[in-house]
Amino acid sequence: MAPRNDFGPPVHMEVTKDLPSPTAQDGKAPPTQIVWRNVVIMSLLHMGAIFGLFLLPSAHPYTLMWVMKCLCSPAVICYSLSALGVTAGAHRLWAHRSYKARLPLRIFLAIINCMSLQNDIYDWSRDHRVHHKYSETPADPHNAKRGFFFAHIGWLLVRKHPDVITKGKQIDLTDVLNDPVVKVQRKLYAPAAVLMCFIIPTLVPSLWGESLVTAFFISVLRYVLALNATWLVNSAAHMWGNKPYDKFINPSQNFPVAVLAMGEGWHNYHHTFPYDYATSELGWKVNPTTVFIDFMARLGLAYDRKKVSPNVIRARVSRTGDGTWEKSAQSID
Ligand code: ST9
Ligand code: ZN
Ligand code: ZN
Repeated sequence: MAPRNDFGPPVHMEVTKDLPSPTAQDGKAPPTQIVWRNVVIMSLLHMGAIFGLFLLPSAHPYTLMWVMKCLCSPAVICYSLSALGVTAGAHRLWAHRSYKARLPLRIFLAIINCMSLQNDIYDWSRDHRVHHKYSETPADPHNAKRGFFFAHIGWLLVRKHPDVITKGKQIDLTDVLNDPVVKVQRKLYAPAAVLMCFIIPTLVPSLWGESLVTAFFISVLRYVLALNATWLVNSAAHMWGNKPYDKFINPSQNFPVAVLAMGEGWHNYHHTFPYDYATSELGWKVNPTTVFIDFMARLGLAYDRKKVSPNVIRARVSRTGDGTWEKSAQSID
């Protein structure tokens, strides 16, 4: 079935239609409270990733194919799977309800989502809905107005601004929590995430004789690279790039981020039309997540893919675009 563009009011409409809250209390921010435990964990992870980088030349080629996304390799296993768990799963399915998925696909997405270790689907979707509704205000968990570092990683190293929690509690998430797959994933999250993110990626390479130390640190490297690719959507894609659809918002079309984040860098389009399952109007161009969802639709596992009609896009481009629409569409060809 072809993607629909006649969608009725989507579940997340309440989340996406509003402009930033006028009640957000700018200027009254409490002092930033650093969470030292997170600073230590993130520092150790990044140091482990650098160590993993040094181990790359001595690693078995199969280990590289298993763990990393090698552009020249047909095997894109751990990086791509974990990324799809976030992009096709937590983001486009659960947070935005931009398409529907049958039970086997939802189970698969919940399992590979554990591999990304980015908080469980419920917490991830809640923060993301708050991000869209209150973008670039104190209630935005990774408010890019607080600078690149805060939007990228800093927000995970400090206590949340009280507005994030108060506004977040007003967001309807019953649709997410009513999904039994989300409930089970939330219950089992800690052990499942450690198993999927570190234990399995470390043990599998021993099948071809890889040392556990090398496999472990290359897994850490994979995790840290995927985290940074994700965070770039919040930092770089909220700062740099053109705005063919809406010049009045900060999210921008960012090609390098789209490459690293499986098609999630088309952020000006995404914030303008958050209910579009493809997060861009460029089809499969630099958007492996859309390719995956379309493939799942072919198998009958995904359906009701919501798509914005070209007429609506054109109207929006001429009303609020920055004038780069034609040029930016051509530059991707
Ligand atoms: C990670 C997530 O990296 C990355 C998400 C990025 C999103 C990107 C989106 C872009 C689009 C998609 C792109 C995908 C690209 C993928 C490409 C892949 C290659 N509303 O949290 P607490 C409540 S995670 C309502 O402790 P603190 C909460 O329920 C990395 N309520 O706040 C709780 O209530 P109760 C690994 C909320 O103390 C209470 O508040 N994970 C909300 O301020 C306290 O909650 C980590 O590093 C809300 N929004 O601590 C973990 N939020 O008491 C990091 C919270 O009743 N997290 N509440 O239960 C933490 O350690 C802490 O959350 C903290 C804040 C220190 C950051
Ligand atoms: Zn954003
Ligand atoms: Zn989104």
